[in-house]
Amino acid sequence: MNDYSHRKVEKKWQRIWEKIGIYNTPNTKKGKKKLYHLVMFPYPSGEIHVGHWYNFAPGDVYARLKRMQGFNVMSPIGFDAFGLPAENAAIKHNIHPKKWTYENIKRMRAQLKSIGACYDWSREVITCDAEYYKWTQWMFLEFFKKGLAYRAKVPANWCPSCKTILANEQIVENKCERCDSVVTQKELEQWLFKTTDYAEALLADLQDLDWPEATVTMQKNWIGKSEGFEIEFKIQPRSVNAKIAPDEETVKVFTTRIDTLFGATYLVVAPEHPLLKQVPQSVQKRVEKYVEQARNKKEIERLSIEKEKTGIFSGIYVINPVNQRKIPVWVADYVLMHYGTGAIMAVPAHDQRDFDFAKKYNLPIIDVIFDSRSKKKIAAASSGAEKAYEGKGILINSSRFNGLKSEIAKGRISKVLIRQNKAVKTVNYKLRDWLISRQRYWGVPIPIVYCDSCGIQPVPEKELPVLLPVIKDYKPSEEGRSPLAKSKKFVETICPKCGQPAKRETDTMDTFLCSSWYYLRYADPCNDKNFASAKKINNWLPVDIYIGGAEHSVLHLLYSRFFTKVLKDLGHLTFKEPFLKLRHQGIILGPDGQKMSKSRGNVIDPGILVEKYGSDVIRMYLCFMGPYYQGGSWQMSGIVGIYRFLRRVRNLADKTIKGGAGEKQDKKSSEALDKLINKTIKKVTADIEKFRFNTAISALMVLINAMEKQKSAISAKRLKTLLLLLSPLAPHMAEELWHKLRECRKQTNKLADFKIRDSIHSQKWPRYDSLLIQEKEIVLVVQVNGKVRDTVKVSAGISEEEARSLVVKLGKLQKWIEGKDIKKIVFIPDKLINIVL
Ligand code: ANZ
Ligand code: ZN
Repeated sequence: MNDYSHRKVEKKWQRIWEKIGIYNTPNTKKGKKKLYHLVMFPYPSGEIHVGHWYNFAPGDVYARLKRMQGFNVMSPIGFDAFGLPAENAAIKHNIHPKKWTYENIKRMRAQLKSIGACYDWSREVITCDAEYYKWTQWMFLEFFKKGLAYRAKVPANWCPSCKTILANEQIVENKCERCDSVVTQKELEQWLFKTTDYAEALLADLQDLDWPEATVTMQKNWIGKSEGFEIEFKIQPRSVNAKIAPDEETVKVFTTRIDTLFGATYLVVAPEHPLLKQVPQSVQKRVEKYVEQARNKKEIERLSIEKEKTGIFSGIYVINPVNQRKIPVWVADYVLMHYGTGAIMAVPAHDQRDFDFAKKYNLPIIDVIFDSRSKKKIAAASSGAEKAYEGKGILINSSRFNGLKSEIAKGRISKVLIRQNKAVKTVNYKLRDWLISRQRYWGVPIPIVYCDSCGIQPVPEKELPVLLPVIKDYKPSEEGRSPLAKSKKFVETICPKCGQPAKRETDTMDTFLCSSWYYLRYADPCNDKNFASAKKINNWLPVDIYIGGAEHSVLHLLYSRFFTKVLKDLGHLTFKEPFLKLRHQGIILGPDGQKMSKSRGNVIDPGILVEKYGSDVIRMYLCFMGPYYQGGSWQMSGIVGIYRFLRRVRNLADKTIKGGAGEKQDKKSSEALDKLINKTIKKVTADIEKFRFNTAISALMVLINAMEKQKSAISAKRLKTLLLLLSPLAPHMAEELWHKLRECRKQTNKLADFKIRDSIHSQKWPRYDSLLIQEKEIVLVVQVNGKVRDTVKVSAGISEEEARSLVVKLGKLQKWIEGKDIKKIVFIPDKLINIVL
């Protein structure tokens, strides 16, 4: 079909599909099981790039297979439209963020449509629409009423150039992700969500999910459950007269290695630790100076292993509860106040950070764990080693616990201390509460009012949404306050409780909030009474399969899981996990094998390629380029290869369409072709289900080769099967050929009357005949030098090569052929193989 114009054909079908609403998803379809297929919705940067295509196109292949298999598939799309980039770009180009965002959305919508995916556009969700963020605000208030949203003064990462607070993930090597300025610290009253209340549930429920193992591990590490003990060290009183409250008589440390207690040669407290109120006068000035310095450091810097540890002696001593030894207390910023108890027992022989610190400040190092696997008689530190031994082993220098294994010693030592009320078992999590305040314009206003007499007041539900005002000066203010603070009209309001003048909260929400519940809204996107009706939610959710980049492994997924759990506990949902199955696409590199970036000039523009080769080609190329989870580097030759392949399919179809159904074939080759077709159905189905798109396409290529070898045109029936198999991958071309075939056989109406049921995408997915593809088995006689030595069962039609490599491994044959040269093989297909030595 030389007159095939992908430009015309693809546009035509996209238009018709839209007109007949073939991809609109009714909430229920009689007799059909629902399948919620979700791709991570894009940020409206203005351009759909190759990475988006790689998420969306193969995902769409899967969704289309499921539709044809009889599922009621919902595949929605929308835009994650609030956030910093809009604002920065808007500032740079001097255009309002709102205008910028909606213009981008308009462009991207068209680009998205060119993919030819089965999206139900009637469910489109845009997070910066007031109808949407009204519910984001509503959810904030739900969290607030439950005590899960609270205000606190928190040291925040501050970018002096962007003049905004940064989340940890916006910092790369101590610098602002966007502008590269060095990040500093600033204390601000901000809003937080109590994610820590859900630490255990977020961890425990991971086990029910069909998610990539690496992602589950990342979530686990982020939550960071750590089991250990809090141990009390008595403070050595300095003078009998000093008045000290009972709770100030001891310092608690958190340790996961109570087995190393005899090796604790000093304690370290965080610079923010309350113990420092007890610092003796003689060192007070010096300690204060150190604490001040530490305060200006960022957490990442404080924790960095490479950075040299600093610290100072506090002048305080404590008593080790297990052996009554007096040890000094130091202050050092490598201990963080918000983790554990903000104090540690330092065991330099067995903790590298403590080791480095002890070396630097000449503190004693005592070995208490002997590496039982090491050949050395003496443990690391005392032999002058450069490193701490952090592993487990046998206890030494630990009085009556000597000779015990670490794990057993943990039990024994803790038992003694617990009995004396000097230790308790504790669990700590690395997970922190979620800082949701942003001092930025382009986000959801936090629906809170401050009243001088009534304090913090939630905006009443009926007054939602608190609209984000269109202001002229949306650039961040110097003091780190939100740009909204500059809008008098916005700020000044009345207290919902007492009616007196009050002020609105001016911070906006982290955009991760917007994307934490959008998958719920798709179930019922136009609902103005509720974020979605319970019925529709139960109809569609949870999401059956979620596809997106692995870069969202931690935060977006964790926050969405948190939202789902909270909403469930508040009685709004009935399930506790939002995404049952998760798959990540790999990364596509530029043609040079390097990460695609504008500066390298190796960025591929899918829009241009769609023009030149067609959407079907790009879709299939993406599916074919490598294993989906791996990705690969972009090869123009591969595109051309797919382009030619589809042309061959068209030529093949053309013969059938033009020549009618006249198939002349001998019975044997006809049977062989049927067998191959059935095998291909089986393979393509299984491969797409498992996201092995590349091998599904390989199987189709094999089939096309065989079909081309036929003497005459293939039958319409066979062509139909081929087109059906191809239709998820190349939906436009398959539709066109399907229609042509029906037209020539007078099975269809005029295009103007095209109905949903006429479409190839409304047909049933082909089934294979399992009997037909069963391999027949035969018994092959195995001879050596003409004498029968064995027999083997093999599948009929086995080749000489396959048979040879199989029989030379047979146990019974070894004594005849081992170490000998094979001179010749005599092979009688499906009967006999004779090895001549
Ligand atoms: C003594 C010890 C000996 C420790 C040893 C380790 C090895 P995870 O697994 O991360 O929970 N630690 C406790 N609180 C800390 C804080 N606020 N800031 C910095 N470090 C802190 O690690 C727990 C271990 O990290 C604890 O166990 C403590 O050091 C340290 F051979 O106590 B360990
Ligand atoms: Zn009031």
